Amino acid sequence: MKRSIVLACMVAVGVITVSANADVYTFQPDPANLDNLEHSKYYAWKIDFSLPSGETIDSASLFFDDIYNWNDDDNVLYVSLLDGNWLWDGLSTFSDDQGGGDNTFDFGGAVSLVKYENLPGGYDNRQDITYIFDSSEIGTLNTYVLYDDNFGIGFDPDCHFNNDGVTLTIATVPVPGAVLLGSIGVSFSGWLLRKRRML
Ligand SMILES: [Ca+2]
Ligand SMILES: [Ca+2]
Ligand SMILES: [Ca+2]
Ligand SMILES: [Ca+2]
Repeated sequence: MKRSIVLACMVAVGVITVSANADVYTFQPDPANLDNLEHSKYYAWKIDFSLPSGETIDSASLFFDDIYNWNDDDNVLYVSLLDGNWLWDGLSTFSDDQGGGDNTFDFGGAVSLVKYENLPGGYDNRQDITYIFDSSEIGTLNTYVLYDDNFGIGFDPDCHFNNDGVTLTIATVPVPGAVLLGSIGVSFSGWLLRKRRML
């Protein structure tokens, strides 16, 4: 009975350690505003990232600072997650003549993150937008990073979006199973030590 209480305490401590141990990384493309996301272009942004040993990506978000369409026309902004394995380093730009739907699907492993439709036009209507990756997208991101230490974000503006910069934020935490096993291991060896002393 006592042993199970000790074990439960150790596990609880392990879980608290997970949230306290999150490491946060931020990335910006160069230029940070992707040349104001020109409508006749689409973009691939490759990010090199090595997961620290025993850690996993727990959350990710993409922030657009003061973004607005250049006029009041209908518009769409596609954003996707890319594998990254054969992308050029940094930011690459391609032409789509403002057509073709989401051209970021030309790149390997593209997974649609979000499609913004009809963002308001004009500087007075600028806004800060944060896209938060869902759990499935976090899983894909971990897979892409684990494979070869890189991934990418694709942007296809099918209009022209002025903005003050894009920032990607990633948080990593110790792999939950590893922490739990570690806690159980510490707890078990403590119990073994106590038992030996008693013998
Ligand atoms: Ca802002
Ligand atoms: Ca397009
Ligand atoms: Ca990759
Ligand atoms: Ca485009």
